[in-house]
Amino acid sequence: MKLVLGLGVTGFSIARFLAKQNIAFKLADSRSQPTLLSEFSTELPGIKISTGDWQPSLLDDVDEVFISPGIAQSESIVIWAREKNIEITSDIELFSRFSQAPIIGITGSNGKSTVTQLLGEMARASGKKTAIGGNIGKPALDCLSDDIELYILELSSYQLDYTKKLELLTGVVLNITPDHLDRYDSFEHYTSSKLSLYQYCQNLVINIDEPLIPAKTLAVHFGLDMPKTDQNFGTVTCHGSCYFLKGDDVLMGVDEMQLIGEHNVANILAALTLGDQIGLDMSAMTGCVKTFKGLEHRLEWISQQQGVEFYNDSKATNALSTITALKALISKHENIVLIAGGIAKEESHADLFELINRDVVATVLIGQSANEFELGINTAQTVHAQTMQEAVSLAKGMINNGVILLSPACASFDMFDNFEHRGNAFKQAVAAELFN
Ligand code: UMA
Ligand code: ADP
Repeated sequence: MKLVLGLGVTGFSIARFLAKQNIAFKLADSRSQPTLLSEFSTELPGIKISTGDWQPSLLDDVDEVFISPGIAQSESIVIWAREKNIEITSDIELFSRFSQAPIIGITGSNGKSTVTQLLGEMARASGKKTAIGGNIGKPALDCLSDDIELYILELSSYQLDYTKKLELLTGVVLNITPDHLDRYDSFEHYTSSKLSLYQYCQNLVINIDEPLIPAKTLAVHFGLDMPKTDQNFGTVTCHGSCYFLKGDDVLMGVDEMQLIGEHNVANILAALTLGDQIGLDMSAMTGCVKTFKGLEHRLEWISQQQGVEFYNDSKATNALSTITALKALISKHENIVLIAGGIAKEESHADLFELINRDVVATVLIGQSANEFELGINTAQTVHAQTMQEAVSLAKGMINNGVILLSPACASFDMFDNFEHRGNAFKQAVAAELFN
């Protein structure tokens, strides 16, 4: 008997898959009323579902546990299963056991979804039937299909932690900065979780600008500087213009990309390097870079109202991603009002506060971290808002031209269901301002 832990989208994908394979299983969730409970009962009638505090008896007759990534290794059910030597497996490992097509794995602290989506578009433009999934939102098992020729998976450290076997054609760790430190004893532990991706890769792509990622001789490298060999990717600035390069070959101008910011230059280099390594068509890839507008909620341009531009960067859930968004906009705009706050991660905010204090004209603070953030922020105006609508209204009253940026540097769960909900609330508030 298998035990599936977690009644979220991952648990659903595992349950559906096991049911299709006629493998006996039961389900459990430590919440008493998981949101998807009724969907599970309707779609999987006759399957035993236990909810509420984990009980040791859940493991009776169980030979393997399939676990959702949100369930921490410190949870008692995980500890009991390990004590009983019961195998604990991620949905990603289960997916890999059944996948018939090559898989590319993408992890890192920031940029995973952008690179996963862009590479997916490049592969499709090169004529490959491609599925993208994993941490980006669609569980890997929901992507399994006989006609798929290439899988591109965004992998979180949580998923990697419960994975012992995985076959990747190639993969990349984009960057490593502190994140999710509530789930790890130390930053070193989080780093090794991210780097574990490379042990599953037949071919490797390495970001040479990221000091925590060890350079490997058999890898193809990318970085913001001039590439040192023909296979590597980078950029060069010549007569004031910057170009993407493979070795000495100029691929396209950096100003031809739709995305903004140096971080996106790195993301594009990562996608080009992975795509080239698996033989995608270079002109199809550069064509995608020229049209790719990025994903919703990632430095997403919303609208312009009377000289003020609105950007939604709700996906920025840690300090570095907000620093990155600010840096991308500071070079182009003098007046920036930042809306930030929520549930702060266990990380240093010193660099973020320094940048805000130097380059942001006003700040609107929301959520649980508002008081803590206010201690570090001393922009000309720093105000608090209780709702997103109030935050946008206050921000709008602070400038006549420039940018209003939602980039919270925090998780959203104190005020919203998730980052999408928060970003949509921002967009609705911006639209409502138009009529005020
Ligand atoms: N649960 C328990 N006990 C616990 C924790 C959770 O029973 O101690 C239950 C919850 O009650 C809930 C279920 O587990 O019913 C939720 O499972 P989950 O948290 O693993 O979430 P899923 O809905 O399965 O979504 C997961 C990823 N979520 C997390 O890793 C937290 C999604 O990434 C991913 O898109 C999806 O699988 C498909 O692969 C989200 C995320 O926030 C976007 N990821 C983190 C990030 O990007 O920073 C890692
Ligand atoms: P992830 O899937 O890793 O969370 P996303 O592509 O969804 O990454 O981007 C999340 C946020 O991280 C964006 O709001 C953006 O500001 C920031 N970001 C994106 N790429 C990078 C990068 N390469 N380095 C640093 N920050 C980045």
